[in-house]
Amino acid sequence: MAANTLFDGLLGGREADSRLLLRVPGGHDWSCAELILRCGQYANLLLRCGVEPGDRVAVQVDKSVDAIALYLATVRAGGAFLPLNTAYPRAEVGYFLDDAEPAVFVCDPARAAEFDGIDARLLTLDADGNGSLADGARELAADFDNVERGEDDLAAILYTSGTTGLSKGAMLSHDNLLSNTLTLADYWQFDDTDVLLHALPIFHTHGLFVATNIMLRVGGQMIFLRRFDLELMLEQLPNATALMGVPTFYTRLLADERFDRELVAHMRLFVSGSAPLLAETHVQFEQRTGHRILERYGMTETNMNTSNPYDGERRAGTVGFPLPGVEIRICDPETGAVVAPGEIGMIEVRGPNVFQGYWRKPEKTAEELRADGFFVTGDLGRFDDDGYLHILGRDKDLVISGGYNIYPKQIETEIDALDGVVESAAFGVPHPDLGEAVAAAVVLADGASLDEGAVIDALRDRLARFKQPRRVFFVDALPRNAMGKVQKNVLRDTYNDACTS
Ligand code: MLC
Ligand code: AMP
Repeated sequence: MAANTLFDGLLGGREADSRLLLRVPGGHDWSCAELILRCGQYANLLLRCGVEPGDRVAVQVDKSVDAIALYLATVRAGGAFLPLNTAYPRAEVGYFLDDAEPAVFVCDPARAAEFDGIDARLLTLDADGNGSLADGARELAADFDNVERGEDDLAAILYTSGTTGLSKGAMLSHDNLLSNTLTLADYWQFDDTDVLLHALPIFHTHGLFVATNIMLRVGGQMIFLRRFDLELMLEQLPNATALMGVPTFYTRLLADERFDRELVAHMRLFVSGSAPLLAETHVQFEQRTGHRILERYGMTETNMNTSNPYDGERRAGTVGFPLPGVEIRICDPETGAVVAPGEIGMIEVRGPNVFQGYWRKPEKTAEELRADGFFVTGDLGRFDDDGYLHILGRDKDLVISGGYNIYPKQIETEIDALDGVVESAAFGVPHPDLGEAVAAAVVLADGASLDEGAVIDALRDRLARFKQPRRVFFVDALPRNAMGKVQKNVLRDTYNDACTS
């Protein structure tokens, strides 16, 4: 069989492995062999649809085991998997389809009509595995001779927003993904006795690559939940050994008194990432359960960069040490020169985990990937005397809400386009559940009569719900510094209580 770096590394030679891999509460449980069979059928279908090496397969579907089979099928068929958040309305998806020009687009059957007439071959898949993808694959052979793909070939494109407000496709190679999987599985000591409670979405790095790839690789089990549902979490935690989540998972669990020491006594590991975990959450979690959450730091472009130690001290408020094989340096954001030890600066990363560049955006790639291979993260941080990395802020205008990244520029562009609006500024404010939420300050033209509800309503079909401002404030003018730049920090301070009181 032809070599296919990522598939071989995750599931190679396991066609006869009858061990349980995915447990779906209330649904069908899947063995490893079953997953590979389904994946083979989907790979055969993708080839029939004309997918050629390097072609994009864009997917906007609910979380399901079939969606995982489709991811693996794309990789085996030589394509690049391109998952999209299910919250994106048609207008947002249109941008990704235009930019990525996928050969195939798979969406929910209930939304197929919205995509009539697109250039890609349209297939459907619902949360129960039904739709034209399954119909087309049912009669096809499950045997599949993998399309040959090497370490540097493209395996996935994940879109991540930029300061311009337009998303850029981060190109991830087979080895970007596999090398990080191997490193993390080892660093966090995962093996085939582990059972991971999987409640993250699978259209982002955290749920798809970190959580799923590790468990496929080690041959452990996943309890596969469609989403974070507190009751199901409390029901299933006793069956798991590990949990990976965004900070909101942990604050929601802690807010329920049934979440206690006894419920998680047998657990081995709790991992947090994608957004800052408050030191107080870390402390409260240890007091309640006796476990110290292991916080790590990553991004779409790089997968995981640093982690608190498995055996050593997991230090609250830090993201730990560079992972084996990953180099981190702290540089002056203006000059790019490495700063003195202990000083704050831009976090830059180099290693086999760092992506190949932005899809069809060589100038953006050149801005963020230095000639010596270091990627400029946009995060500000410093190493303490013991070598722990602290993230202290962002040099990019970014809001992280419940682990989702939101770039204010996109929201401002949409608000500015509304009749009666002169200009606007979107910014993050503290939110008790989501960490941060979006708020907006809007300057209206004389005589315009928009109110808060009207602005939010107008964004409904333009922006995913999680990007829509929770609060809109009307101001006479936006605060600006001497250079004319909008002072988001002033807005954040002024409206600090907008979502907490
Ligand atoms: C849902 N909503 C959100 C939201 N999620 N709003 C802002 N931010 C979010 N993250 C909206 C819903 O549309 C709904 O709107 C309302 O908030 C309440 O929804 P909910 O039912 O309470 O939300 P829920 O489905 O429980 O989702 C919350 C969540 C989820 C935090 C569990 O967002 C989640 O799983 N986040 C994980 C994101 C993630 O995987 N990030 C990793 C990125 S990778 P309304 O008006 O209809 O009520 C990455 C790299 C790395 O960053 O390092 O990992
Ligand atoms: P994304 O663009 O979705 O890949 O998000 C990556 C960004 O999330 C990083 O650049 C950081 O700003 C942030 N991030 C990820 N993990 C952490 C963490 N543990 N602490 C603070 N910020 C984090």
